Amino acid sequence: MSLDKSRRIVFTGSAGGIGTMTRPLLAKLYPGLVLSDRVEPKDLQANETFVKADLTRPEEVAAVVKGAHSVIHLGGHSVEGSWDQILNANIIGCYNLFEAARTADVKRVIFASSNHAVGFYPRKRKIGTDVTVRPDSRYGVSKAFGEALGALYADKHGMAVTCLRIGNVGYKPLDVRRLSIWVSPEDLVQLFQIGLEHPDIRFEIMYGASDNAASWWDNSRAHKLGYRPTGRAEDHRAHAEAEQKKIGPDPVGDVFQGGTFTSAEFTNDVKRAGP
Ligand code: 15L
Repeated sequence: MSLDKSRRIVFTGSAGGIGTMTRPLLAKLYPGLVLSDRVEPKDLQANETFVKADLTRPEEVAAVVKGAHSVIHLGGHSVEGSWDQILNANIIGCYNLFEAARTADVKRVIFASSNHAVGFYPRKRKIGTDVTVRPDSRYGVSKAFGEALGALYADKHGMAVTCLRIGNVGYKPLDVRRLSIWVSPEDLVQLFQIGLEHPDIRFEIMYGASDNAASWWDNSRAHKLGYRPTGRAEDHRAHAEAEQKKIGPDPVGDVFQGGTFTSAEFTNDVKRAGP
């Protein structure tokens, strides 16, 4: 049965970078969209509904999720942080979200995972979504946790969960690494739509990437579910290469998919890192 688009769809983290780029596109598709975050988006429109919620407060999460059909969960800490920050926003916050969703009988959750859940795979290896996670940071570990939590709620409670290992969302790839992992806001919204509407979803992991010739990822499952990306990183290669020239070499980060997330705090021998 297809989704009644006026049903309540809660969008956590909607005031953040990805939220800001995708909100207007989602609003056109889903009139029942309810934006949520710790702070109100600066450019909130008169026709948009916003409910403030802090993910670390279960009662606030329960209040925003109540009556929702689906949740797009982008909320949390979006880069590497201290253990305290990651624990609160991405581990406890993610648990609070899934538990509130279960209690409210939410049917579908889209979880914003990240390429950093598998950041220690080398760039020279193409990976699918069935590989063992190799997080490159505490942040990456929290994304692997979110994927595992999603699998638990799918298997144990029948929630339809889609985890998107998002690359880098933007209007163009920012550097040479991003030529492999870039995703346009339009293509990401297409993946949200699949997660919200495809009848076969039980538990899925897909890569949040556009049609990138230099991709390190096999995203065939997304394609099977109807994903037809329109963004092509190669169209922006000159820009990405020019930007790359401004960045110095990174002997660790240049080897692995996760880039600077792998080299930060790195104390290993590069030959011993990754699978
Ligand atoms: C991410 O997961 C981050 O949220 C984003 O800020 C970028 O750093 C991106 O990964 C990336 O790998 O470029």
